[in-house]
Amino acid sequence: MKSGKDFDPIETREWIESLDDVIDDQGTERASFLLNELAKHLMDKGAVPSYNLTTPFKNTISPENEAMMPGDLFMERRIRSLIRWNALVTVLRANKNDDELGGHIATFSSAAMLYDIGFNYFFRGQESENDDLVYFQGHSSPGIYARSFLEGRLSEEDLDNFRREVDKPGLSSYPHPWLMPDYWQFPVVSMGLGPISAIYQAHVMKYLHARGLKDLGDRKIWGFWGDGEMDEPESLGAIGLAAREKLDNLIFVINCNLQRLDGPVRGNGKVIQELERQFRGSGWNVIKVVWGRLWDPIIAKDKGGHLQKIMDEVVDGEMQNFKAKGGSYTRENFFGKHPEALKLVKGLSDEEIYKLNRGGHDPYKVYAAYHEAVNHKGAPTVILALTTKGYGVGSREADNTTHQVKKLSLDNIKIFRDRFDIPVSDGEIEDLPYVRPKEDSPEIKYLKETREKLGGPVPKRREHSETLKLKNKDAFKVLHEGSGERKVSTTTNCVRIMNNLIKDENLGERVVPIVPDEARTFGMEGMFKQIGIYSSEGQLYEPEDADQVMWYKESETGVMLEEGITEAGSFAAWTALATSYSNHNLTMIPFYVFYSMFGFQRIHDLAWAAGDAQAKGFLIGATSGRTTLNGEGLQHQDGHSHILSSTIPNCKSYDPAYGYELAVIIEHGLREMYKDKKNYFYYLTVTNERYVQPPKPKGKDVDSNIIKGMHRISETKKPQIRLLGSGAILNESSKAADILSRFNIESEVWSVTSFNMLRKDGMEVENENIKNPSNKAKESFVAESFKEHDIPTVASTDYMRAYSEQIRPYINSSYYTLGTDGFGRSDSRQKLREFFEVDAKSIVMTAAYALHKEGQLNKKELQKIYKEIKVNKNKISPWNT
Ligand SMILES: Cc1ncc(C[n+]2csc(CCOP(=O)(O)OP(=O)(O)O)c2C)c(N)n1
Ligand SMILES: [Mg+2]
Repeated sequence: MKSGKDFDPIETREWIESLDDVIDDQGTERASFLLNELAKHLMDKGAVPSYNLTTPFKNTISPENEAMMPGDLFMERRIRSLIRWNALVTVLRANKNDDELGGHIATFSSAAMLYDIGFNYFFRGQESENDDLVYFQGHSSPGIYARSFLEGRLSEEDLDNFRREVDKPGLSSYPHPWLMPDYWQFPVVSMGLGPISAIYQAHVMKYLHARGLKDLGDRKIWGFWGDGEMDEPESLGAIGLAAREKLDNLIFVINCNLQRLDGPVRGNGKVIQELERQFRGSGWNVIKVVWGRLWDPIIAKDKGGHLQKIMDEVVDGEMQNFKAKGGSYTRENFFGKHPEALKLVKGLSDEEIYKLNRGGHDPYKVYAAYHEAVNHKGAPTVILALTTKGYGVGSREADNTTHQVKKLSLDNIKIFRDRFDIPVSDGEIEDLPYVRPKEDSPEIKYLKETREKLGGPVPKRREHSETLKLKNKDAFKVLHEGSGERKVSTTTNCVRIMNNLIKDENLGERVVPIVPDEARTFGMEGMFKQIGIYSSEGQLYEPEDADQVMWYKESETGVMLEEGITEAGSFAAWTALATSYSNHNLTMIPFYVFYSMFGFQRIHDLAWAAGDAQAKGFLIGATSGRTTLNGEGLQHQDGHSHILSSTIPNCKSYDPAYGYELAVIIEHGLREMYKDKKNYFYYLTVTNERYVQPPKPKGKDVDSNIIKGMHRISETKKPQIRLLGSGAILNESSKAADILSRFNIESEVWSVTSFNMLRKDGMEVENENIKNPSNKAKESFVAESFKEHDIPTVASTDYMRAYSEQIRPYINSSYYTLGTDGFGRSDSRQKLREFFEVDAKSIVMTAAYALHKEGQLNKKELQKIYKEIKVNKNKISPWNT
């Protein structure tokens, strides 16, 4: 039989009637069970049932199963209309003059109902025991501000400062906690980051609960996203995890207005159906909210299924026309596809056809969906709500350019006013007045009481956090002492620090190591057994290595987050923990350890958002350094993560060479972030090269200099050349100093822990000097440190020259930088360092040249050195090969 062709409709009818009997007698669950059994049986007979993850294009919840919305429909409509109006005029006023501040009208217009039902019945504020976390779609911010205005949280002046943030703290364009720290919690406007972040937020919430650190209660995470946004790989990339981890604390609401910025999301298809398949296939509870209640009686009459067939077949591009081109067009081109369907709307005027509402604009339908979502157990829920982009803005509704609308014609503004019954007269309308009923009006009272019942305003960000202090003062001491004769890598040192911190009585339980399937690479496998790997299922099998000391222990109360091969996911988990101090009032200390090459380069946008969210914690870029990670080749060898990290204003990054430096930096970071409550996060690179770790030098400024960015590790009375080195390359600088001494050239060697920090200091000082020319000029830390000896300086790092170039303006003597510009490649460390010219001999060559340029070595002396160290004049620059 050809699939889909029904050659015996009578028999089909009998089967359906039998199923109906089962549903009537025993319910839908039994019916579904029987169908599954039949499907299994069919498979036993050798046929694969053509299961379809897509249901017909209609509401998942049938009218008789809808939970009733308990509130005052008319009152809520009045309030919602005022929110719509104030959102509209906020944007229009910002664009009234030539400032071109931008803003969006169409996104919120389509989403107003989706938010309103949440605000009126579901979103719980921070005064509630179980406060929810709500991720708002970035471009809908004007609507969220408009509600806060009605709630009395924002003033007219605040709304007038929408997108004006320089002179005073105005309202940011999109959700930006950095700029509105008591308001927005989640920066989401870079499409796709919100969905993945919300999933890991829900995952981390379950983790904190499982460890007994924070009771989950029935708290929910609500994520509002656009249908266009779902094309981002990050949006759907983690939905499998959400289902696998049974994140029933997570609800996605996808505003399916069928349009994105340029045009339709799936003009030739059906985005709701496509998303249904993807989410259901991953194991989510999917609720489609397609049609509003005005459709119910029409659909009920569609006994022959002709209308449903049209609904199932119509593509989104055409759906857009039905809103853009009105009722008569819809009658002809939609219902007109079948005479039986046309009959169903015979009694309706064109206007009534146009007003047949979409599910996402129907309060009853949206309420019913949310009600089911919050009560669903065992899986996350996604609500796919059909809406109209630019809902209510007259001729700009559902037009292809509606996303960009910032200004509207007077006619369109009047249409909007009339449609939503806004009390603004023709005489006033050109002034675009905000409208807020009096404080004692029924509207404001209703609005405020509703929010009070739900635990206060949303969104709201907690700024304070608990203080965490280290109990064991000796946690770092062991690294201050050095490794004696033993050769140890800074990665091993770092793991040791984490282990010691985990044991700390005060803050140990807050420390969370996170890895993307690389624990063994970094020598962290000892932690598997010691602290366990978090698994919501516990461990349902006996691990293969159960008889080993370091066996793979998974446990419900495991501490370590082993997220698998997902840098984006691991980073999102890190951010959730790094902002837990605010979102959960519980300060956590996450350490995310990863291949440094697959860090910022891979997930920079998430890291930027973490900066916006005021994350606090440690990022550990392990196996760093383009020549230090030797055998792995060019995709693995990182020579630029410090440049990338330096672009994030509140990220402090360090490339320490020695264990004691690492210890000093981590200890300082802990103090700064968790005791002094500064909102920074730290990026530290560690390497897998093993060498003798010296003890920390004596001296009162050593610690503070390490933090500022450099300290001197060897000196002579009359140095002629200054060698700066960082990370593992510091050893090459030290070796170069030895070689130079053979030529009777004395050097001093500095360990630069952070060129980024040195640049920040220099920039700050220079800026101050420029602005205050009459004051005595201040000196940068670099200039001050180097002024004792005016000698040439050669800096060598395992990063591109741009990294060490940053301090050139603050160095008064001649300055040469050596780095690893160009693609990496596999070979021994020595070979690679020769290739990139960051080995001791290249440093000697550069130092000798610098001295020659200063007139301290004549040509002959220079040639002699070159000859002895075998300089290859014909070598091609590494960035050219
Ligand atoms: C990563 C990223 N790429 C591009 C944009 C620019 N952008 C802003 S809104 C938008 C369209 C959004 O469409 P959709 O997700 O459907 O939301 P809607 O406004 O329709 O609700 C685009 C492309 C962005 N904000 N982030
Ligand atoms: Mg859209």
